[in-house]
Amino acid sequence: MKFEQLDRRMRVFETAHDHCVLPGIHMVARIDGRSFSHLTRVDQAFDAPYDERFRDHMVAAMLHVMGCGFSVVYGYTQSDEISILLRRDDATFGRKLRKLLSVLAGEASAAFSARLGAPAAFDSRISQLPSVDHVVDYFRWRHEDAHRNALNGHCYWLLRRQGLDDGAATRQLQGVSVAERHEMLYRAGIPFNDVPAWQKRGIGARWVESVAEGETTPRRRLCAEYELPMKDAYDRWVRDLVEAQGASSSVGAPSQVG
Ligand SMILES: Nc1nc2c(ncn2[C@@H]2O[C@H](COP(=O)(O)OP(=O)(O)O)[C@@H](O)[C@H]2O)c(=O)[nH]1
Ligand SMILES: [Mg+2]
Repeated sequence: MKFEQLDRRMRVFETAHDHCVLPGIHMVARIDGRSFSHLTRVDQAFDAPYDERFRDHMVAAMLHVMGCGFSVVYGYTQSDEISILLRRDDATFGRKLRKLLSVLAGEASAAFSARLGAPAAFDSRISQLPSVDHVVDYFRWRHEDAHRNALNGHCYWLLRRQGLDDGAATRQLQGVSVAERHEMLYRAGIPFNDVPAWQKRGIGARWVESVAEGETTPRRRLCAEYELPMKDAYDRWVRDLVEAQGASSSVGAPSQVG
Protein backbone atom coordinates (compact mmCIF):
# COMPACT_ATOMS: atom_id res chain seq x y z
CA MET A 1 0.00 0.00 0.00
CA LYS A 2 1.33 3.46 -0.90
CA PHE A 3 2.13 5.77 2.03
CA GLU A 4 -0.59 8.29 0.99
CA GLN A 5 -3.20 5.52 0.99
CA LEU A 6 -2.02 4.19 4.34
CA ASP A 7 -2.00 7.72 5.78
CA ARG A 8 -5.62 8.34 4.67
CA ARG A 9 -6.72 4.93 5.91
CA MET A 10 -5.19 5.31 9.38
CA ARG A 11 -5.82 9.06 9.93
CA VAL A 12 -9.55 8.50 10.10
CA PHE A 13 -9.15 6.38 13.26
CA GLU A 14 -7.54 9.37 14.99
CA THR A 15 -9.97 12.01 13.86
CA ALA A 16 -13.38 10.38 13.37
CA HIS A 17 -14.55 11.35 16.86
CA ASP A 18 -12.89 14.78 17.01
CA HIS A 19 -15.10 17.25 18.82
CA CYS A 20 -14.94 21.02 18.31
CA VAL A 21 -16.36 23.56 20.77
CA LEU A 22 -19.17 25.55 19.17
CA PRO A 23 -18.52 29.20 18.22
CA GLY A 24 -19.69 31.68 20.85
CA ILE A 25 -19.36 29.23 23.74
CA HIS A 26 -17.06 30.34 26.59
CA MET A 27 -14.30 27.83 27.35
CA VAL A 28 -12.72 27.45 30.77
CA ALA A 29 -9.98 24.85 31.11
CA ARG A 30 -9.18 23.44 34.53
CA ILE A 31 -5.70 21.99 34.71
CA ASP A 32 -5.12 19.88 37.83
CA GLY A 33 -1.96 18.33 39.26
CA ARG A 34 -1.91 14.53 38.98
CA SER A 35 -1.41 12.75 42.33
CA PHE A 36 -0.20 15.99 43.90
CA SER A 37 -1.20 14.71 47.36
CA HIS A 38 1.63 12.22 46.94
CA LEU A 39 3.95 14.67 45.22
CA THR A 40 3.58 17.32 47.94
CA ARG A 41 3.78 14.94 50.89
CA VAL A 42 6.10 12.14 49.83
CA ASP A 43 8.17 12.96 46.73
CA GLN A 44 8.87 16.58 47.73
CA ALA A 45 8.89 18.00 51.22
CA PHE A 46 6.53 20.96 50.85
CA ASP A 47 5.23 22.71 53.95
CA ALA A 48 1.60 21.93 54.74
CA PRO A 49 -1.05 23.11 54.38
CA TYR A 50 0.61 25.87 52.30
CA ASP A 51 4.06 26.35 50.92
CA GLU A 52 5.10 29.53 49.12
CA ARG A 53 7.52 27.59 46.89
CA PHE A 54 4.66 25.37 45.72
CA ARG A 55 2.47 28.46 45.20
CA ASP A 56 5.21 30.12 43.14
CA HIS A 57 5.57 27.03 40.92
CA MET A 58 1.79 27.03 40.34
CA VAL A 59 1.76 30.75 39.52
CA ALA A 60 4.69 30.28 37.13
CA ALA A 61 2.88 27.40 35.39
CA MET A 62 -0.31 29.51 35.14
CA LEU A 63 1.53 32.49 33.63
CA HIS A 64 3.32 30.17 31.21
CA VAL A 65 0.02 28.67 30.01
CA MET A 66 -1.49 32.16 29.67
CA GLY A 67 1.43 33.30 27.54
CA CYS A 68 1.98 30.25 25.33
CA GLY A 69 -0.13 31.26 22.35
CA PHE A 70 -3.78 31.01 23.41
CA SER A 71 -5.92 34.13 23.83
CA VAL A 72 -6.53 34.12 27.56
CA VAL A 73 -8.82 36.53 29.41
CA TYR A 74 -8.28 35.35 32.97
CA GLY A 75 -6.24 32.78 34.87
CA TYR A 76 -6.89 31.56 38.39
CA THR A 77 -4.99 29.16 40.62
CA GLN A 78 -5.64 27.60 44.01
CA SER A 79 -4.27 24.41 45.55
CA ASP A 80 -2.91 22.27 42.66
CA GLU A 81 -5.32 23.55 40.00
CA ILE A 82 -5.26 26.28 37.35
CA SER A 83 -8.35 27.60 35.58
CA ILE A 84 -7.92 29.36 32.25
CA LEU A 85 -10.69 31.37 30.59
CA LEU A 86 -10.07 31.57 26.86
CA ARG A 87 -11.34 34.49 24.83
CA ARG A 88 -14.79 33.70 23.55
CA ASP A 89 -13.55 33.96 19.95
CA ASP A 90 -10.34 32.02 20.51
CA ALA A 91 -9.96 29.77 17.46
CA THR A 92 -6.70 28.03 18.37
CA PHE A 93 -6.61 24.52 16.83
CA GLY A 94 -10.03 25.21 15.30
CA ARG A 95 -11.44 24.84 18.87
CA LYS A 96 -10.69 21.12 18.65
CA LEU A 97 -11.00 19.68 22.18
CA ARG A 98 -8.41 16.95 21.66
CA LYS A 99 -5.73 19.52 20.86
CA LEU A 100 -6.75 22.08 23.49
CA LEU A 101 -6.87 19.53 26.32
CA SER A 102 -3.58 17.85 25.51
CA VAL A 103 -1.62 21.04 24.77
CA LEU A 104 -2.86 22.86 27.89
CA ALA A 105 -2.00 19.91 30.14
CA GLY A 106 1.35 19.49 28.38
CA GLU A 107 2.34 23.15 28.67
CA ALA A 108 1.42 23.26 32.38
CA SER A 109 3.27 20.00 33.08
CA ALA A 110 6.39 21.21 31.25
CA ALA A 111 6.47 24.58 33.02
CA PHE A 112 5.83 23.14 36.49
CA SER A 113 8.35 20.30 36.06
CA ALA A 114 11.04 22.71 34.84
CA ARG A 115 10.58 24.81 37.99
CA LEU A 116 10.40 21.80 40.29
CA GLY A 117 13.38 20.02 38.76
CA ALA A 118 11.43 16.74 38.70
CA PRO A 119 8.65 15.31 36.53
CA ALA A 120 5.10 16.38 37.45
CA ALA A 121 1.95 15.93 35.36
CA PHE A 122 -1.36 17.74 35.03
CA ASP A 123 -4.65 16.64 33.52
CA SER A 124 -7.09 19.06 31.95
CA ARG A 125 -10.80 19.36 31.27
CA ILE A 126 -12.84 22.07 29.62
CA SER A 127 -16.17 23.49 30.80
CA GLN A 128 -18.19 24.76 27.85
CA LEU A 129 -20.21 27.61 29.29
CA PRO A 130 -23.12 29.19 27.42
CA SER A 131 -23.28 32.60 29.14
CA VAL A 132 -21.29 35.20 31.09
CA ASP A 133 -23.34 34.28 34.20
CA HIS A 134 -22.03 30.71 33.91
CA VAL A 135 -18.44 31.99 33.67
CA VAL A 136 -18.95 34.15 36.78
CA ASP A 137 -20.46 31.15 38.63
CA TYR A 138 -17.58 28.93 37.52
CA PHE A 139 -14.97 31.25 39.05
CA ARG A 140 -17.07 31.85 42.18
CA TRP A 141 -17.23 28.06 42.56
CA ARG A 142 -13.42 27.64 42.45
CA HIS A 143 -12.99 30.72 44.70
CA GLU A 144 -15.30 29.23 47.35
CA ASP A 145 -13.54 25.89 47.00
CA ALA A 146 -10.26 27.70 47.82
CA HIS A 147 -11.90 29.12 50.95
CA ARG A 148 -13.12 25.70 52.11
CA ASN A 149 -9.73 24.12 51.34
CA ALA A 150 -7.99 26.79 53.43
CA LEU A 151 -10.26 26.32 56.45
CA ASN A 152 -10.13 22.52 56.27
CA GLY A 153 -6.39 22.42 55.54
CA HIS A 154 -5.48 24.67 58.47
CA CYS A 155 -7.68 22.65 60.86
CA TYR A 156 -6.41 19.30 59.60
CA TRP A 157 -2.72 20.27 59.86
CA LEU A 158 -3.27 21.84 63.28
CA LEU A 159 -4.47 18.45 64.52
CA ARG A 160 -1.59 16.69 62.75
CA ARG A 161 0.90 19.00 64.45
CA GLN A 162 -0.80 18.17 67.76
CA GLY A 163 0.14 14.53 67.16
CA LEU A 164 -2.96 12.99 65.53
CA ASP A 165 -2.42 10.69 62.56
CA ASP A 166 -4.24 11.11 59.24
CA GLY A 167 -7.22 8.93 60.20
CA ALA A 168 -7.64 10.45 63.67
CA ALA A 169 -7.42 14.04 62.38
CA THR A 170 -9.97 13.31 59.63
CA ARG A 171 -12.35 11.65 62.11
CA GLN A 172 -12.01 14.49 64.61
CA LEU A 173 -13.08 17.01 61.97
CA GLN A 174 -16.16 15.05 60.91
CA GLY A 175 -19.35 16.94 61.76
CA VAL A 176 -17.44 20.02 63.01
CA SER A 177 -19.23 23.17 61.84
CA VAL A 178 -17.60 26.10 60.08
CA ALA A 179 -18.01 28.27 63.20
CA GLU A 180 -16.39 25.58 65.35
CA ARG A 181 -13.47 25.29 62.90
CA HIS A 182 -12.91 29.06 63.12
CA GLU A 183 -13.05 28.80 66.92
CA MET A 184 -10.60 25.91 66.95
CA LEU A 185 -8.07 27.86 64.86
CA TYR A 186 -8.59 31.01 66.92
CA ARG A 187 -7.87 29.15 70.16
CA ALA A 188 -4.67 27.75 68.60
CA GLY A 189 -3.47 31.24 67.69
CA ILE A 190 -4.29 31.01 63.97
CA PRO A 191 -7.23 33.43 63.57
CA PHE A 192 -8.64 32.70 60.12
CA ASN A 193 -8.86 36.44 59.49
CA ASP A 194 -5.06 36.60 59.57
CA VAL A 195 -4.56 33.74 57.10
CA PRO A 196 -3.11 35.31 53.91
CA ALA A 197 -5.64 36.18 51.20
CA TRP A 198 -3.85 34.06 48.56
CA GLN A 199 -4.54 30.95 50.65
CA LYS A 200 -8.22 31.74 51.27
CA ARG A 201 -9.11 33.16 47.85
CA GLY A 202 -6.52 31.84 45.40
CA ILE A 203 -4.52 33.95 42.94
CA GLY A 204 -5.78 35.53 39.73
CA ALA A 205 -3.87 36.71 36.65
CA ARG A 206 -4.77 38.93 33.72
CA TRP A 207 -3.20 40.98 31.00
CA VAL A 208 -2.58 44.65 31.76
CA GLU A 209 -1.20 47.31 29.50
CA SER A 210 1.56 49.40 31.04
CA VAL A 211 4.69 51.34 30.20
CA ALA A 212 7.77 49.83 31.82
CA GLU A 213 10.60 51.93 33.23
CA GLY A 214 12.91 53.05 30.42
CA GLU A 215 10.31 52.30 27.70
CA THR A 216 7.95 54.65 25.90
CA THR A 217 5.30 52.39 24.37
CA PRO A 218 2.82 50.46 26.50
CA ARG A 219 3.05 46.69 26.37
CA ARG A 220 0.69 43.97 27.47
CA ARG A 221 2.04 42.16 30.47
CA LEU A 222 0.74 39.36 32.63
CA CYS A 223 -0.02 40.50 36.13
CA ALA A 224 -0.77 38.19 39.07
CA GLU A 225 -3.22 39.35 41.76
CA TYR A 226 -2.59 37.99 45.26
CA GLU A 227 -5.36 39.97 47.01
CA LEU A 228 -8.47 39.08 45.07
CA PRO A 229 -11.78 40.67 46.04
CA MET A 230 -14.35 38.55 47.88
CA LYS A 231 -17.91 37.36 47.26
CA ASP A 232 -20.03 39.74 45.15
CA ALA A 233 -17.04 42.01 44.52
CA TYR A 234 -15.21 39.01 43.05
CA ASP A 235 -18.20 38.23 40.81
CA ARG A 236 -18.05 41.81 39.51
CA TRP A 237 -14.28 41.59 38.98
CA VAL A 238 -14.70 38.43 36.87
CA ARG A 239 -17.72 39.84 35.00
CA ASP A 240 -15.79 43.02 34.13
CA LEU A 241 -12.92 40.98 32.71
CA VAL A 242 -15.24 38.77 30.65
CA GLU A 243 -17.22 41.72 29.34
CA ALA A 244 -14.10 43.79 28.57
CA GLN A 245 -13.01 41.22 25.97
CA GLY A 246 -15.72 42.58 23.67
CA ALA A 247 -14.01 45.96 23.75
CA SER A 248 -10.50 44.62 23.18
CA SER A 249 -9.16 43.15 19.99
CA SER A 250 -5.82 42.13 21.39
CA VAL A 251 -5.38 38.45 20.63
CA GLY A 252 -2.40 36.20 20.22
CA ALA A 253 1.17 36.05 21.32
CA PRO A 254 2.09 37.86 24.51
CA SER A 255 4.69 40.58 24.61
CA GLN A 256 6.24 39.65 27.92
CA VAL A 257 5.53 37.78 31.09
CA GLY A 258 6.19 39.91 34.13
N1 LIG B 1 2.09 20.41 51.20
C1 LIG B 1 1.35 21.12 50.36
N2 LIG B 1 0.38 20.47 49.65
C2 LIG B 1 -0.37 21.20 48.80
C3 LIG B 1 -0.21 22.60 48.62
N3 LIG B 1 -1.12 23.03 47.71
C4 LIG B 1 -1.84 21.93 47.33
N4 LIG B 1 -1.39 20.83 47.99
C5 LIG B 1 -1.91 19.46 47.92
O1 LIG B 1 -2.32 19.13 46.62
C6 LIG B 1 -3.38 18.18 46.69
C7 LIG B 1 -4.46 18.59 45.70
O2 LIG B 1 -5.63 17.85 45.83
P1 LIG B 1 -6.18 16.84 44.72
O3 LIG B 1 -6.02 17.43 43.34
O4 LIG B 1 -7.56 16.44 45.13
O5 LIG B 1 -5.21 15.59 44.93
P2 LIG B 1 -4.48 14.67 43.85
O6 LIG B 1 -5.56 13.90 43.14
O7 LIG B 1 -3.57 13.80 44.66
O8 LIG B 1 -3.72 15.59 42.93
C8 LIG B 1 -3.88 18.17 48.13
O9 LIG B 1 -3.46 16.99 48.76
C9 LIG B 1 -3.18 19.35 48.77
O10 LIG B 1 -2.89 19.12 50.07
C10 LIG B 1 0.82 23.25 49.39
O11 LIG B 1 1.03 24.48 49.31
N5 LIG B 1 1.54 22.46 50.24
MG1 LIG C 1 -4.68 17.12 41.81
